[in-house]
Amino acid sequence: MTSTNRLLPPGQHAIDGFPRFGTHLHMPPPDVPPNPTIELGGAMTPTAAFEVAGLMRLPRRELTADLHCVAGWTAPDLKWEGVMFDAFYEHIIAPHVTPGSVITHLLFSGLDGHQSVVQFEDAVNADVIIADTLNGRPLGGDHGAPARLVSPSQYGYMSTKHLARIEAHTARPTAHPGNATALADIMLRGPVIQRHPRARVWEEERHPVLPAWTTRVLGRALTAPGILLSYSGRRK
Ligand SMILES: Nc1nc2c(c(=O)[nH]1)N[C@H]1C(S)=C(S)[C@@H](COP(=O)(O)O)O[C@H]1N2
Ligand SMILES: [Mo]
Repeated sequence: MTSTNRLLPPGQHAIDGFPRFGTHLHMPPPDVPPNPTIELGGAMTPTAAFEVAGLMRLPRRELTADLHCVAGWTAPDLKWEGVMFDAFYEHIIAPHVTPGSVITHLLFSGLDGHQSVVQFEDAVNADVIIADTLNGRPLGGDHGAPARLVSPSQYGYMSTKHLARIEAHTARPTAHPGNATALADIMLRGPVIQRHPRARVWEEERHPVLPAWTTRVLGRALTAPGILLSYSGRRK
């Protein structure tokens, strides 16, 4: 286990290293187009596109944070760099929002089809970043190239990798159900287990209805070290 001695959110255990994880582990990371853009949509006029390279021209910050997967593992001390989401919202999204709309939710979509719906106040929390580097290097395919959301106070499924589109909404939108064949999908989207809409780690908001311990137990079973190792082994 890790040498870091710290207080973790309830039900989490620290792991060494940082596995690629998510609902599409059976697929290789998505290809990144030559000049990647993030489409902007929802309550915006007109629909716009933001070049990912433009992240270099906005105010940049570094953020060191742990990443907590709802399945129970925590990858400690990840060093991200990019643009804080509140600054991105102010500079890039807000100018396009239809006048008079009160934005309550943001819908983030990845190149692989993963989606997360984040309440406005959670998205503009002071620790939420759109990252394009990890530990001093450009983000690779495993962890979200060309850029990803990182919301460390929420379970990992909110931190959409390979950002391709961000929508601003005036009511909670329905996330696309996605591809339901991976193990993680059984856990996150199966008939019994669903995602909590806020997913705050310190409140242990793992599931909208079931008590947190049930998802803990199931999450641990599905992400036992052998399973994670076999996935990362296959990826190398
Ligand atoms: N595009 C995309 N983003 C995603 C996922 C995914 O499958 N696709 N998985 C989520 C889950 S469940 C977790 S725990 C984190 C894991 O981040 P990592 O793969 O960089 O470890 O990414 C999240 N973001
Ligand atoms: Mo996760």
